[in-house]
Amino acid sequence: MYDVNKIREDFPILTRKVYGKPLVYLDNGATTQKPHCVVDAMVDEYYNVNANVHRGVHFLSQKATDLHEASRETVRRFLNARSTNEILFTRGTTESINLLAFSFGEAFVKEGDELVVSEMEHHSDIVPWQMLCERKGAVLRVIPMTDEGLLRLDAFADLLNERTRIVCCTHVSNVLGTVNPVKDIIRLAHGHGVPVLIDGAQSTPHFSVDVQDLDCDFFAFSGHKVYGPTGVGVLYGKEEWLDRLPPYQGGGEMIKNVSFKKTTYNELPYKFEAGTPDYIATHALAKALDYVSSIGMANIYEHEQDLTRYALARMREVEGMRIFGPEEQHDAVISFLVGNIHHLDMGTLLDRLGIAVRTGHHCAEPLMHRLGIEGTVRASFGLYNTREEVDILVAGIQRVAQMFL
Ligand code: 7TS
Repeated sequence: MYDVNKIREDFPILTRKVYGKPLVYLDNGATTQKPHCVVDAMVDEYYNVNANVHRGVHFLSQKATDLHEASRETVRRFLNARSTNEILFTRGTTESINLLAFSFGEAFVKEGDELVVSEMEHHSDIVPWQMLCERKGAVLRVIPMTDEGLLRLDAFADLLNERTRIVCCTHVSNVLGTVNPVKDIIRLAHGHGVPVLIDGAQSTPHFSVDVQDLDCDFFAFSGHKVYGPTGVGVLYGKEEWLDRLPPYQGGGEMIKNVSFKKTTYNELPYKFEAGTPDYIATHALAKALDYVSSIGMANIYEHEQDLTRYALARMREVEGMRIFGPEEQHDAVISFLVGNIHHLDMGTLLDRLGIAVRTGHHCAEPLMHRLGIEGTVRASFGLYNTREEVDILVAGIQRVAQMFL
């Protein structure tokens, strides 16, 4: 049985108060809170193991290297990748996508080529591709969505042609909660020989991902959104693609031999990991992935779906409530507006009640343009949220709404 109260005991921050009120943390889409085991792993490694990885013959360096490489294996298992050569450590989703946009762009994109993103992407899956387009004279194409917030696969199929080089799409929208049909998108793109990057920043915390089953070519996620530390993330890439891409950054670790005449590059995955990695964070990320896996991603999904369904129903009781995103295929993210109340006013007043939500454009300005709004209020759930917290949120929204009557 899913014992949410027991799970909450693993997260010390959840017992704190803000403005004298119990914290109701509903900003998990931005970042998640950390369980004991993650923070303990960091403290323990700094106190007892700390040494630079991959370069020492001494005991501590070998220990730290073992932990770092074991973490790569944990990530491989979490994503069900074929090999640890396919798991690159980065600083997060943003760096993963910048790495890919640079390296892929250098190898495969030239003037007049086309890149495809969706209308509901986070800025970090738009801007690196726009920068690539500027560098190379390529063209960015956009998969449109319906008013409900579902990607239009018919329009997507029409976008694909012999100039298309890559398709980049978020697994779950950080604003609408839409779970995109990425398997269909990948199948259609592969029909044209086009590789696909999936932005998994908002899917990895909520349900299990199998990159082999998806058959995506690249997959990015951030540690801090899946109960791990900040400063670490992952880019998965199929080995046959990564082998053909040039390095992103130069420096230590990514080389085989350096001379002033010619430098040769290291093997996968090190070719893409210049400099000292955040080995404390990779180890703690592995602890976070072990933690969610021990609860079970399927159980987390079921719990959060229950919460989302409950929240959607309860929030609709509020007069003037407008909820964005589809009815079905809706993950644990709810964006809303009430009447004419500005999102910032709603967020600020909810905060005074101890309720942490996010407001604004959520780094998805093109999506805001499509919806014809400036921003929304967003409640996003994690594995430790409860129905009682949803009730507190709804009561809070009602209280704010009354102030504006
Ligand atoms: N992609 C998606 C879909 C995201 O939601 C985010 C962060 C990113 C990429 C970037 O991740 P980072 O860890 O590299 O910053 N999204 C949000 C959010 O919705 N609120 O704060 C950050």
